Amino acid sequence: MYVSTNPAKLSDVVARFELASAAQLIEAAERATAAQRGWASIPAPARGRVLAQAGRLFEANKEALAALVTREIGKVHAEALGEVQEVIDTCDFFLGEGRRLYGQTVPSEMPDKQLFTFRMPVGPAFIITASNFPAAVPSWYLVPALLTGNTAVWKPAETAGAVALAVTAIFHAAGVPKDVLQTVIADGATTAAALPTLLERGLMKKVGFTGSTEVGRRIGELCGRHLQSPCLELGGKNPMVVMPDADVDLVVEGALFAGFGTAGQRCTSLGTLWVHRDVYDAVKTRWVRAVEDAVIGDPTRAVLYGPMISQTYLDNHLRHLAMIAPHHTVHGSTGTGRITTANPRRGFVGDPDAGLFAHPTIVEGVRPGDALYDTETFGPLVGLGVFDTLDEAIELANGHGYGLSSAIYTRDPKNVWRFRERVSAGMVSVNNSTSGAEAHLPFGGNGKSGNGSRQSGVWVLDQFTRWQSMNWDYSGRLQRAQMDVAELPYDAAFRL
Ligand code: UN1
Repeated sequence: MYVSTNPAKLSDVVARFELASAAQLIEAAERATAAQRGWASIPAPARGRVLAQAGRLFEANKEALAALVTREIGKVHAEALGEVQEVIDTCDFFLGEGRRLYGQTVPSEMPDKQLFTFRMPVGPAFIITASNFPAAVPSWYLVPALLTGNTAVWKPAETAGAVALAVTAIFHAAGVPKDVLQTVIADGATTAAALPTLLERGLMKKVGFTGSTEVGRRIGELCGRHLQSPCLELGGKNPMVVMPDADVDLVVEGALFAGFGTAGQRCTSLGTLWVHRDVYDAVKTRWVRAVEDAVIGDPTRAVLYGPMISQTYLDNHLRHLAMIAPHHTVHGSTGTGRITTANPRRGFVGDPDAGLFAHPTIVEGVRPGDALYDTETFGPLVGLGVFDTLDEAIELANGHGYGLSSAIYTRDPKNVWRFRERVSAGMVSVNNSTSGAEAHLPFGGNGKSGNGSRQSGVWVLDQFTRWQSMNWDYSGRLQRAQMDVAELPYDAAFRL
């Protein structure tokens, strides 16, 4: 029996549920396989209508679902509402795709012959998601997967199991058949034990995974052996580069939200703030003050961030704090690590001992070679470093090998274009936070951040469909491509 507790108030039990066994995961995959053909044969516009209905139900249940997100994983109320909105936006986008899902007609090189392309569903999809975006990120997979005619088995993080069950109930109420979307809550070890069988037996034909680079690598290896290319959405060490001409107010606001919003528990959270030497002192002083003054605590109140998602996330944060080296200087709070009455945070809202709260920590003096330079910290710990030229800043921004999100603050278009062209990240913000991507632009990373797959918008269609090409010859004879092709005469020696 798994007990899901409120990380802001550990005595509050949100839900209890049995975790599934590997055999149960495999049974769910068998049911998904059996349902695959029937779901794919429903016309795409009709599947689009189901997602339209889902969007409406998410809208009608926005407050209730957001409240559950806050209660189960501690996301602050405003962000939890935003999270549900992201699900609605995704449904809105894909309901219309049901009436498009275009293929092409292509001219043939021969007469009386036509060429066509069709998008085919890849087959049952196995979706494995993390707890930090327990509704929005799953919807990025599930909505397009279902729309394009795939059945899905969803393995959410057990830490966010109650949210996963609520999200699933909404999809089912909207008309998604039970075997078409099955949610199976299992732990990581059980999932890892089931995955080889799911792939070997061809039960799951597409794996979508959002989580750590380390687990993503293992999933990628396994899928590769079965000639599958998974959709991998992995870690980030997202840089924010501040040029001397930047608007400092905007930088401070952006770095506060990017670094410490969601307690730094987004894959798009700010990793290191890199500041040009000319404005370094000004930016540092103001950002440190803003972080010191930020209100932290009860996520149902007006705070910058609430608790860590679970004890595991807090433990990881404490491990990352141990990476602070003697040449670093720490700023941002009245302590580091867990906030308690014995290790208090100035201005804390609520009872710190009741939950898993952590002090915000700025680590000044981060440089290549430091563990903190290339470790994704996934908590309220943000690096601060200095640079002298844009070229150096770009090297610092790329040098750790992650490539998810990035940002530059400047007023000079030359800096913007140079940065955009040379930063290795899949996403670039200009005068804006590294986090908070909109739900209809390609989302994804390069290098250690993923295998190049992209979610969201029309781009994700390539994850859940495969192109089938068809040629139809109605000439009544065998016309051989490249050979039986008419060529019109031309005068090769012609000159003016
Ligand atoms: C994640 O943390 O896995 O861009 C996704 C953002 C959100 C999604 C984050 N829209 O910050």
